[in-house]
Amino acid sequence: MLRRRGGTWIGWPGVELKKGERVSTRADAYRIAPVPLGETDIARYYHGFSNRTLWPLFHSLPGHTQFVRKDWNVYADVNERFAGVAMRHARDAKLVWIHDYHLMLTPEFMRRAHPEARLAFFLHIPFPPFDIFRLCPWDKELLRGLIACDLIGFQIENYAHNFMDCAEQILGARVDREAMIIEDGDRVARVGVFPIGIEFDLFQEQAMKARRESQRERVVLGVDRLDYTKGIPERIRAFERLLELHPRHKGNVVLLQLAVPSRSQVTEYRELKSEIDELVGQVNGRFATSTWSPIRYLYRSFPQERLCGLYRDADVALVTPLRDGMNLVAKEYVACQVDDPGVLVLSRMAGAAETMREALQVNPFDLDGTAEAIHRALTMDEEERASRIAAMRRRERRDDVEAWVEHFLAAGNEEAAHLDPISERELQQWLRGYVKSYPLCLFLDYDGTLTPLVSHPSKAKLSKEMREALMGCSRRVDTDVSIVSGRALDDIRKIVGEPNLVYAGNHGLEIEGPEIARFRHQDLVHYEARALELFGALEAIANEGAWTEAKGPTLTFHIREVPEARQARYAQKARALMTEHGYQARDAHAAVEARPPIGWDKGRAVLHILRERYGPNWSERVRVIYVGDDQTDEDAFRFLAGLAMTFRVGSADTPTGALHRLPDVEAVRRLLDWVGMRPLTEATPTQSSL
Ligand code: GDG
Repeated sequence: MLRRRGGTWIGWPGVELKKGERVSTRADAYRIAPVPLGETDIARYYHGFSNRTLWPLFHSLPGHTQFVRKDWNVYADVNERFAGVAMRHARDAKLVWIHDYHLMLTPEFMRRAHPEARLAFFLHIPFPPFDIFRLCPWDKELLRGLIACDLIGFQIENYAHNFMDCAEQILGARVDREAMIIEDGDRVARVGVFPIGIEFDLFQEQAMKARRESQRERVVLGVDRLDYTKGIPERIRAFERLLELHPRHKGNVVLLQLAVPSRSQVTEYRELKSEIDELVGQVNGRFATSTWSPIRYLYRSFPQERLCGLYRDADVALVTPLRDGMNLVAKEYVACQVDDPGVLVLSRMAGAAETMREALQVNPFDLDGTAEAIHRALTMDEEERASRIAAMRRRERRDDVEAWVEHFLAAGNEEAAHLDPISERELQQWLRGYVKSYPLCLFLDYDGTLTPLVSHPSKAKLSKEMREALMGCSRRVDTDVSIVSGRALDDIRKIVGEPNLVYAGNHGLEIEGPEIARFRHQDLVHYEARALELFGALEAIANEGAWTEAKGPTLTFHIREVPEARQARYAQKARALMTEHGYQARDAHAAVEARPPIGWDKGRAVLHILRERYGPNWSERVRVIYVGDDQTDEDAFRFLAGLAMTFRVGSADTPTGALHRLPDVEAVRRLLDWVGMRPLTEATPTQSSL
């Protein structure tokens, strides 16, 4: 593809480089950017997380899967390095096409550093169903890694749907299955189905040229990397069963099994090799005569031209993986049927089965069924063989690998996808089951949640529509509204300006509202003098538009106006000063917050309000919704896990503990409208005990 179109190939050279050794990066029409890997990387990233965790899990074989945190850490680290090299070499690329399960986090690293990049991903292996995928302790991270792309491609529809199910159920993302679009906060990704093809003409040509080898018996051919997903032992047993059920094939048919050595550093692969050796010995021992052995087993690789000759001359191809993303061997066999047409026996667990319907499809776990299919293939008349092969050849010639590339790149270059704003029906689906007919208690952050983020806090005013939506909720007798903000209590009360709400200022250190005793955390007295000192110290470093907001016991150091390249330095200095003065530093949107380290945060504040207002059995009386956009809201999400419906608004650059994400302030308004307009509940929050 790159030879024809130009571009940059970014990849691990496939070998460990010795000190001072370099990879040749010269290629005719394209550039090469190597990502070198060390010994630990190869062990933990490649043989470890890629091939001991993702490979078996994604092939729905959890029994073979290991979850090792150190492997995961190295996987993330190597993915970040790939992103770094990609950004250095392909900063101006029109499209970066990322391949396969080894690089599922790379898009996320690239997106964070390069929000405008156009990223597309293709997964060559299956994507497993929700119930299997969620076994992975890093399920969220892997999904988020991919959703950083503009386009995520799969081999067949089934895998694409599995992926959308997981995004919806594990991340709480919005999914439009018809349009095949996923929205997770402010990220929107298109999902597509792109069944991979082969270089059809090349295989056909090689089959025509390949030398003929004399073969006395009829041949049933298997060609695989030696891998437990390929079902080689099951295939040998099915062949044995054929000889039991149909003895007429004894002496006349052989199973020629080629197994290419693969991943032999992984124990499972070594064990599989011994298992196959033993099995071949058993079956041959049982049936062989002085002139015939039923199984010819070759553990090595062959030049492609020779392979094409073997494909051409095989009467039957036995492609029976237990699970396979696509399987190219099935397609290559078909391309090589240039004279007497053979028969393809194909596992229904291979992606290829979705399109190659004319093959004899089998369940590889069903030995009798597979044996009968081989028998049928060996006894099929020429007319039927020719019809089946012709139909598959037509399709594979048309949908060859070049067509696949075209199709994928065209989709990758399409305009960015978007979903319609969240509808009442979707909100209903998310909330109805939870809210039922309970009274509701709403907790809302202010900046970035009820108003868009602006250059200066004083400019963050509620829009008319948002105020109406808010009042539509707070006017209801069955709904209480609390505003939970990092602003000082007086400031937040004044800027919202509605008397009947509960206000929690300073991340909940100060609380006030109807039917609730005014609260001020008892330890704050110790921080009054210190806050003044810290204020002085922060002001002393506040240049280039940086400034300090004094909020009584807490402070915020704002850096939104500082030139972007220097923001990190300012943040770092501010964090150091805060720590020095005995404060806890927390990153916020273009700001660093200084908070007294007294174990109090928005999560505890919310719990305090709930207990104060509704008593210790509050969860029997009200349902709780919390909406926030900030890192400090994560404390509330963590506290409320399992106790409330939580929403994180805005950028998906950081992970969240919230159940769902909302893209922007407008989506929050729609949510408030839904709450405001839902049917009235009979009880008020304080009376009810449902
Ligand atoms: C992954 C997915 C998906 C085999 N023996 C020899 C040899 N081969 C070649 C075959 C074929 C390739 O290896 C195997 O491809 P598969 O598709 O069967 O399987 P994976 O390697 O697991 O590939 C798979 C694929 O990605 C593409 O998206 O179809 O589902 O698992 O091309 O011809 N080639 C030579 N000598 C051999 O002895 N030259």
